[in-house]
Amino acid sequence: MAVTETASDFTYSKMRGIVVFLTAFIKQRKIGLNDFIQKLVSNPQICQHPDVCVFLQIDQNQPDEAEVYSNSNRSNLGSEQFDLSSTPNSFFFNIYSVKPSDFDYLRIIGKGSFGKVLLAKHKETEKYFAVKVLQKKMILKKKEQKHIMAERSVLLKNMKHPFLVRLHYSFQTTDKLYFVLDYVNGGELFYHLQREHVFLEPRARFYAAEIASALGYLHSLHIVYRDLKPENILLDSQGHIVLTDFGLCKEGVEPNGTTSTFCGTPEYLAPEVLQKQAYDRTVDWWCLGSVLYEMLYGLPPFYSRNTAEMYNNILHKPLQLKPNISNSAHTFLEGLLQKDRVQRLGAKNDFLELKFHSFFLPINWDDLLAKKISPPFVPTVSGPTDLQHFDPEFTQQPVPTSVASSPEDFLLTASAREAAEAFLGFSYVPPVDENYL
Ligand code: ISQ
Repeated sequence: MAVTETASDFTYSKMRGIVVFLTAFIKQRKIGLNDFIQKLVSNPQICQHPDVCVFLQIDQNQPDEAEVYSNSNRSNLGSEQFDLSSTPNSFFFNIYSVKPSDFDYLRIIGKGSFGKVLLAKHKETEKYFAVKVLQKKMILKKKEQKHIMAERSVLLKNMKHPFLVRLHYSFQTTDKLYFVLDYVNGGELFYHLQREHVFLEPRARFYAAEIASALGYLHSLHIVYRDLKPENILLDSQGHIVLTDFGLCKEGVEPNGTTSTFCGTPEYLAPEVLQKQAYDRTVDWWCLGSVLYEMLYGLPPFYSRNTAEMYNNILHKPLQLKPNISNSAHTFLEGLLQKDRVQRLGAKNDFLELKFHSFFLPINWDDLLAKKISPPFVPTVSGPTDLQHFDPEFTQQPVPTSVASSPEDFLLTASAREAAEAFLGFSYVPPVDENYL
């Protein structure tokens, strides 16, 4: 049936187009305005100029920053969304009260191609955080700006889950981006696996259940984790799982010395990701299957020292499971490591299908979520500054002084200025009731 466009339809669709355009335009302007204000107020001299005070509606007789900081009437708006006309003055101070020099940077605890993860102590509250510091220039060089902004927006989706790392703040200087994250020091899950070669089934089940519950939660927010990697699965000091890193990756080096297109270890890549085909949330269930397989057998499924052969195995080799695991573990792995994502366990009802599989029969999911199940293993740590589970390759390196400061604007080259300006809207301070510092 042919459909003819009436005059009113035409006007309506045109109007919709204009509304969509204007909404996007206003959003962009808000982000720009936010960053402009950030720049203004981060410079104390400019901030005291009467015109600037009028613009920001700042009363020069305001209490100092420390007093405002503990003001319980603070606005609970995020830095991205505020209405100048209704925002209390203290709001502006709050945003800018988080800056690199608020922290003591104690040790490097991880490194990636764009920057570092540092153990840092907030000077005022003496709380410990993992601060991820990324170089803007490096990100732009690798054209990863979209991924980093995506990581930020993933972390910002008000995620609250016991087994996911939380973002407390993100802020920026002219040359760097900072993510202030939960700090955990029980070590990477695979650091412990390497020491013990394999885990018994109940222990593997406990970790798989905590990871599955975190992935199921992300899916409920329409987020696909996509590249679950061994180095992103940490243990906290009690022995619970913490999934980290929604973007930072270690450089993967191929046997021929070139840097891999994929970040970090490529073993867990689902066939559809390897083939650059369309993928959906079922890729996370493939990765979970790979993690569980490695916990039970000591090596990833389809493993070969030759990367090309391993890729070929992932795509074409049938899964072979040695018989030293239970029947339920067998069928669970077969379901998760199904090459065809449409046939994969979780393809229809996502996490629910895994939750009710016989492999997880011993798991009480309410208790798991409430952290009422005692972890099967408690890492030995003497306190927050015990770094024994981090790689000495990182922790023994000196902390660069540049993480606590930034070059002055007037010293920036044109390319550095471009890098500085490419991350408008990055900074984030949570609503007041979620403010942890
Ligand atoms: C939290 N604690 C320790 C290490 C980390 C690495 C990356 C992200 C968060 C972290």
